[in-house]
Amino acid sequence: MKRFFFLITFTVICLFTVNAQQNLRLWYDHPANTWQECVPLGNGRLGAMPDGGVLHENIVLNDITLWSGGPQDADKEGAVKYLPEIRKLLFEGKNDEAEAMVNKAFICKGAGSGNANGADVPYGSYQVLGNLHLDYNYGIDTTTLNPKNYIRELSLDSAIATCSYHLNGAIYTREYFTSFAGNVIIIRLTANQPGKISVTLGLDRPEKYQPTVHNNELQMEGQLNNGTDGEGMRYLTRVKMKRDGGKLISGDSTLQVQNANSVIIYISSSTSFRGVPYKQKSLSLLNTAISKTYQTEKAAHIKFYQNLFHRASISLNNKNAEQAALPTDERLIAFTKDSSDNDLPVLYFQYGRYLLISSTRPGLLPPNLQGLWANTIQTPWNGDYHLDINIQMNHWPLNVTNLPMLNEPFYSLVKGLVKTGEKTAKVYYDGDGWVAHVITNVWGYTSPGESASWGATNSGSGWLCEMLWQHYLYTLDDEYLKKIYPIIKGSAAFYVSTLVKDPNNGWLVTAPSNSPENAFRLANGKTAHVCAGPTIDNQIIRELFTHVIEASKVLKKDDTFRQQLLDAKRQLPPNQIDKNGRLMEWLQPYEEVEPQHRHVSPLWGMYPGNEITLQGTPGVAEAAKALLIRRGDISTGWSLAWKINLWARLKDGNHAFSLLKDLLRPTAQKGFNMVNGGGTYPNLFDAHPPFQIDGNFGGTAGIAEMLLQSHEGYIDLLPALPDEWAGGSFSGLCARGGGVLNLQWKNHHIKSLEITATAKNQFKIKTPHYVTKVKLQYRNSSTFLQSSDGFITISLQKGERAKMEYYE
Ligand code: FUC
Repeated sequence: MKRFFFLITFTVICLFTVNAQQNLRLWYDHPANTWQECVPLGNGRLGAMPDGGVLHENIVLNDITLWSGGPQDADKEGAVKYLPEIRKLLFEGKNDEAEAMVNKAFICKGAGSGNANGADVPYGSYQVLGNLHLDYNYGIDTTTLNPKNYIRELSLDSAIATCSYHLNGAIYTREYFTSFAGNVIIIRLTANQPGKISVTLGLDRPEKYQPTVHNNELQMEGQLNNGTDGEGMRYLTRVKMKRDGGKLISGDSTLQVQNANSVIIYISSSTSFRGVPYKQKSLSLLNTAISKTYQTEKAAHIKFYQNLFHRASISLNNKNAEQAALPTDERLIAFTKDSSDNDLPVLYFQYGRYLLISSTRPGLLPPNLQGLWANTIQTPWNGDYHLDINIQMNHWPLNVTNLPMLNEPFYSLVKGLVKTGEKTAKVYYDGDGWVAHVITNVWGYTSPGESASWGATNSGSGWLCEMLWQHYLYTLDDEYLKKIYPIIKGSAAFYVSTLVKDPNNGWLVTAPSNSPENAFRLANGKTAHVCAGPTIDNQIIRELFTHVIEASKVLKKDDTFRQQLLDAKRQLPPNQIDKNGRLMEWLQPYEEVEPQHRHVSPLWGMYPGNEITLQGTPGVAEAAKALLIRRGDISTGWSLAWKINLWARLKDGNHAFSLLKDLLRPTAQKGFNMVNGGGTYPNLFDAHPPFQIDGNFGGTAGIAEMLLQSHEGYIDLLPALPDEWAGGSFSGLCARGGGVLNLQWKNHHIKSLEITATAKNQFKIKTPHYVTKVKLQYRNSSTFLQSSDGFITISLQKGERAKMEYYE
């Protein structure tokens, strides 16, 4: 009987696992017609997006380091001379005149980002690596080509894409992955009948490439423009094949295989970024991969990936099996009418984690505006790192969804800005420490942008440092704290040395700055962007000072500097509420030019910041809510995602879910017309539009924020659960303080919780009102806990685990 029970349980678990894995896939019943229909593959360095064409296939290739441009000095010498006059004009309310002066004397030197078209100026652009073309030959008249049972798929569980179809009596199958283990791209072409694989391979890109064939190896080489003498980054891409049967014909710039039983294609590529010996590197990676069996390489890839991916999962009950079974593009459309397909938010959540794992790897770069996927030479906004929301949002899911090891590239990028940022701080503000404004690239750019309307914001570096600190809060890793301390201290040193007293109110403010990227009306009827002490700056700087003060205490250093920060912090402007009861965006009650502006900057203090909470600051939270309502819901992709997180912080699960539905709105229905505002492409990429990956990451973080919050010194479980998600479970979501949580709930009520400590700590957990007692299993004993003041508290050693059952 026992055995029988075990068998049943085992079968149920297996079925559940298989089911969960089957659901974690994107799939389509036709080849991709547009790039935004192709599924993305990436190993944190190389990316590939195959379109799955039956006759002609195009695979867009990427390398996250492939940038035009180069290091430059864009600081405008002498800018600091104008600072007193700019500030005077601002304090006199002559913001339009101040803005004109900033445009003249206080922006960057040179072309800056080239108006977001920087491919051929020193700023540079992230660029597509190239296209691998595969022309298939089936030995039949192609005008009557009629493939059946076509399926194109991406498994999020294994990070492998496949494509298969029946044609002319044979079944063809392709398998693609960007190997995490081998650091090359691998494609296998097979058929269920011998001799059926005939294909011609070619490589190109829109410019700066030379294809050749040497020793049966197809190569593409080139050098990008650095915007000065043309001698920019170099790259080399190599394609080689392993064949079973058939024959290989090498052309001048193509490789052709005829009548093989199967073919494995290896694509190895490298750039000269950071002085890498790219020719040797691409060769050794290629040779190593080819020397292994396909199965060995594939198994190592899956193992590497799953070690990260399997660290967190969620499951939501009340599934809509019929809708969930639809091809992903049709499923998105169906969701707009019936949002009971709870597996779609689950898929979207895991897709964000998949994209994060796939677009960054320790030792390299963080995900850029498009992760690592780009299909043009001039990527929108240069595919760079924007510091006024975008790079930060890219990392919002990192800690809470249990991918802390992916923080390193972000940390390194920020660290890499310190040196150039110190010079920028001196040239513009005669300030201590370091500063970065609104944009940066892989070349360490820290100067203001080329236009005052957006480029004068100077709290970008403060926000980056806040992200570094948040990672510490999740891990409590003192070694990491020691590493980030000089960086965050340097940022605080910049602000404390450059804040200036606003004579209108006596507060210490940033000046000049912007509230990204909104404009306001002045009494003289003119509009301006440049201001002193926008709300977002005050909030960021307040939290930064608080955290540097805390860090200096943990590390027991810098008493004098700490005191300086404490003094300055007291003089920062508090959050202001206007006569309409709304949180103010600027210190003056300006009318916004665009009340529905996509940036919700003054709400920074509510999310990702923590100073505005319903419980801690109810009045300001109400005013924040009023502003959020005025901004409205519909906006660009990342703006929708930000608002999911904000409504989650306001503990309004239904509103957060409504925004999630907006975010999931199909923007191109099978290549049809685009609708206004952000949403989701058929391959589930976020549409700003155009494609911008931040919305994916912000959406994933938002779903996590609906299920778990930990920013008020305690763990709040299911803080913003929408009606649709009445039952479910999650595992591996993380709380600040080093808690990894597994939770189950039914009918909106928590049933059980498991917490594992990754750091020694005392965990304070909010107990819902419907719970009478909690049974705690821990250290081999079980006890009943009474909640005191609505909380239970439990102390755990590092690595210890406790289980709790909730009774009503
Ligand atoms: C900021 C935003 C834009 C866009 C760009 C990449 O400038 O205001 O909406 O996301 O970054």
